Amino acid sequence: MMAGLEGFDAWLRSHVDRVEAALDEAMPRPDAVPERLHQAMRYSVLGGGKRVRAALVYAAARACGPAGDQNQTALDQAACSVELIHAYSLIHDDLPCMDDDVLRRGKPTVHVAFDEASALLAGDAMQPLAFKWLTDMKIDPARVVQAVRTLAIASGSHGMAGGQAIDLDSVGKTLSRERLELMHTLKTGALLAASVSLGAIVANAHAQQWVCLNDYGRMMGLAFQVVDDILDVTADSSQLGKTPGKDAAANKPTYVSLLGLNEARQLADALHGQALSALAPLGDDAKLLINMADYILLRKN
Ligand code: GRG
Repeated sequence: MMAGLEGFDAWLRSHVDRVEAALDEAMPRPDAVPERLHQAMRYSVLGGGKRVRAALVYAAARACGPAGDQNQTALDQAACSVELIHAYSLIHDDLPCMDDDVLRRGKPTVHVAFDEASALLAGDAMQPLAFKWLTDMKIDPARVVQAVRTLAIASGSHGMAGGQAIDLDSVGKTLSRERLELMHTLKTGALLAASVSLGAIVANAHAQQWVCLNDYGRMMGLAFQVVDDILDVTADSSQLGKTPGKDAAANKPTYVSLLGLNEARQLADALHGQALSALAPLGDDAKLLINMADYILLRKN
């Protein structure tokens, strides 16, 4: 069931602004040596993106109890960390040796706006910076370690980078449904699920909350990519901010190429439904996560 999105729109806008301000503050200054590297890093991470991962951090924390009981600075640090890893992955994904894209978030990709070496280095520098920010969190050190471990697994070869490797290897091939699910679960789902986990770690989720949030994160992580596959063939290019039809043109297997548009839509609906069922024990505390699930399902870009 879809929840009303009215109050949620304002919440989302305010949290997009919140993470944007926190990122602006935390990123190295553009005039700090080496200037060009820092400018490329800031160009990539600031002023764009839906901030879905950051919003999931905040919404998952809220699902563990009233926001006033939580360490708000640590939440910002976790939200910034996951957005920084995401931005690094986009820089590398756009490079000529990967997807070779010239447009991202409605502006030239980092290797186009700067140069290839700067883009590679910016991504390289952003990755460790994200982990450094997690270690700055003033919460129980055992939970800091858990957060670092969660983000490390989600972004490495058993997560995002591993999914990208399967993706690169799959061009021109027909993947089985299991293999396609594995690819998407790793490439996109892992970081989205980690965003939910990071919110839960900072908010010190108890065992039942943890189980619900893990299930939700897994379902919505995959649903996000199914919707992405659908948008790749249906979205208006002026809204998308990136090259549409790219995956289809590159002969990459997607949920749409495997199942067709209708069945892909049904799958996205089914994953959304399972994600909401997982949240049921959390009651009203999960309202923002329910709204996030609706937003992910209904998004136009
Ligand atoms: C280790 C070389 C190396 C690379 C890292 C590149 C890479 C591994 C992984 C790529 C992962 C990737 C780019 C997945 C695509 C995920 C995806 C759907 C991106 C778009 O996310 P949105 O829609 O983007 O949230 P915005 O711009 O809104 O933040």
